Amino acid sequence: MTEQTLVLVKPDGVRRNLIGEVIARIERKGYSIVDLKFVQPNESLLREHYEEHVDKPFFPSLLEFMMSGPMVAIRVEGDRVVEGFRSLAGETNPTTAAPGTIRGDLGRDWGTAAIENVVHGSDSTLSAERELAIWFK
Ligand code: RTP
Ligand code: MG
Repeated sequence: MTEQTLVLVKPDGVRRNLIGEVIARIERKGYSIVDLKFVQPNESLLREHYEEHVDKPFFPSLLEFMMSGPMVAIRVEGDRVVEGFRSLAGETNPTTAAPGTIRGDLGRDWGTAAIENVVHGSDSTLSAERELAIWFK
């Protein structure tokens, strides 16, 4: 079923010139980019985006990391793209993410509280709808 997901190239990905690499992997997989923009998010947008994490111990460092520079927000469309992009991204921690995935190939574990893992991808179709409404108002 055709659906849409939100992909973010996080500040570490933008700083390390990996925007093209992320986009290339999305396109090579056969998904379509239907909207894209640079965003410098403020705290209230990130609190809305990561609402399930605001009370977690790592949230302050996650906030600091996510506000450390511009991000690229991408609306991606395709069959089962929500689950499919999560597969492309790999698991949260770059050290244990499988080789061949974005995080496994490109992410670095700096031992910092907020894992710098290059990309975000919505974790369900419901999250995707909610997050796309936040980032593409
Ligand atoms: P995302 O939401 O960014 O796509 O990542 P995810 O689903 O794989 O992981 P999630 O559990 O939703 O966590 C969101 C982001 O918070 C940072 N994090 N740090 N230090 C820690 O224990 C920790 N846990 C999570 C990561 O940047 C993660 O992607
Ligand atoms: Mg998540």
